[in-house]
Order: sequence, then C-alpha cells, then structure tokens
Amino acid sequence: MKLRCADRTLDLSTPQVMGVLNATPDSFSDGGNYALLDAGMTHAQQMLEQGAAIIDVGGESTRPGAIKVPVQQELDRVIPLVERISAQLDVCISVDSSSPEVMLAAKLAGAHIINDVRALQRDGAIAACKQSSLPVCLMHMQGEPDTMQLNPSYDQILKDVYRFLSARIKACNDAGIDKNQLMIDPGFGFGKSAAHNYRMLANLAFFKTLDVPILIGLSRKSMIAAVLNDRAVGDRVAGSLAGAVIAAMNGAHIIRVHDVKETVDALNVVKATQQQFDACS
Ligand code: 7PM
Repeated sequence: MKLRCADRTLDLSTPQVMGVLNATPDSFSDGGNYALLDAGMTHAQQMLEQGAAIIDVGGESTRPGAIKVPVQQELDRVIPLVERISAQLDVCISVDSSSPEVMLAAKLAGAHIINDVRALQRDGAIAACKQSSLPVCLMHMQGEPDTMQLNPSYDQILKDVYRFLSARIKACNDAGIDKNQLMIDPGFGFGKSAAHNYRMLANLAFFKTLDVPILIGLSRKSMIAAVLNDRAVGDRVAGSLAGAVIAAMNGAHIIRVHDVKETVDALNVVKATQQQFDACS
C-alpha cells in the first residue's frame, strides 16, 4: 500500500513511524522565536536519523483541558518550522491542524500531509484540504479538548467511532477528495476513558474494512499511565512501545510517537514477524 504525499510517496506496506514535533512554546525553553526554530529543527533532524518517515508539526495544543489558540499564533508557530524542515531535510512533513488557513499555508511551505484531529469538520476545512491536494488523516474526537475527558460516553465505542469515520470519508468523497488520499485514526485519548481506548486497541482490525490506511497515536498518553499506577509522562516509554506493537500487529500503518528510536526498534521486530506470517498464509 502506497500513499501519494505531494512530491513524495510513502510506502505503507510495513508500519511507519510519525515523530511528534511540538511547535508550542511550553515545550522548549523560553528563548524566543529563533531558539524555538533551532530547537525544532534539531529535534526533527534527530527523529529523521532515528528512522521516522514522517515529522508531525503541531502548533495547537490538543491536550485535555487545553484552550484554543488564535489562527495567527498557530501560523506563526508552524509555518516557519515547516519551511525550514522542507528546505533542509529529506522527510515527509505532516501538519497537525484543524484550521483551513494553516492547511493552505502549510502546503505552500512544503508540507506533505494534513493531520486533523477534527476530521475536516471546521468551516472551510474540506475545501482547503481539497485545494491543497494533500492527503489527510481524519481523526475521531468526542467533544473538544477543553472538556472532552469530563464524561466520555458511547452507545458502542467501536461502532460509534466507525460510523463517524465512515461518514467523514463519505463527506470527503462527496467534496471530490479521492479515497486514496485519506487515512483514519480512532483518536486514542480524545474523549475516551481508558476502557474505551483499550477496547479500540484490542479491536483495531475492525477499522480495516474502511479500506484506508490506519494511523494511531497513543504515545505517553493517559491510557498507558492508567495501567501503570499513573506513571509520570517521561516514564511511559515501555508501555507506549507495547501499545505500538499491538497496534501494528492489528493493522496500523502509521504510529505517531515521541520516542522514535525505541519505536523503530519495536516495529522492526513486528516487521520481521509479519513477513513470516505473510509467507505461510
Ligand atoms: C492527550 C491527547 C495528550 C492528545 C496529548 C495529545 C494525536 C494527534 C495528538 C493522535 C493524530 C499528543 C496529543 N494526538 N493526531 N495529535 N492522532 N492523528 O500526544 O492520536 O501529542 S495531540
């Protein structure tokens, strides 16, 4: 399975790693814009060397409880970084945004993929995505980041998420976005309890019949802490790796992570295993 991403092609026949690059100021020391750019470039280069196929640049915090960021601020954070990465590194760049303005500016700056946690539901987002001609990841979220973890509730989590993603695929198709430009993501941690998240992880293969590549992100999230005695964020690597391996074995094509080197190692073991599975089926 291959995904056309602007002037690049992503080979998804084996699971690929997407490295998280935070362009929000709280993630770096407060050294102003240039320091932020330099730190971002260094981190991007390191993740590329460690084997990331995609660098995911995000300027809007979607953490539970996060407040909304004005579009101009998102543009200021994301666009210079995308420009520099695309000029200097041989890697696929995705932009974590729900804003049509950011999607279009990111395309001009050299981005290859749109990653939208709101699945192009904002006004003008489908049109901007169509105009960009970039592939897009459609993610499921219940509610909005500031309140989504207060009382997540579903009739049937798998069917509810599946129906939502299926409807968003149809909305994109209706707007003239080709199905081979789409990916889906069940949205771990986005308006879900730990039980909801583990039910989705256990049954990830259920989403295969949507017939588009599956992207997942569970790196360092609270679903990992929930089974590790509420372990601190920096100490969730092994738990996150277990989640990445389970997801890859259940059909995920792209794994979004913070710890690239460790995840690439784990996925190489998955790859070796999957190759043997193919050989005897
Ligand atoms: C809690 C929830 C804390 C989410 C931090 C986050 C995803 C994403 C993010 C994901 C896709 C984080 C985030 N998570 N995009 N953006 N899938 N497609 O872990 O799971 O950095 S934000």
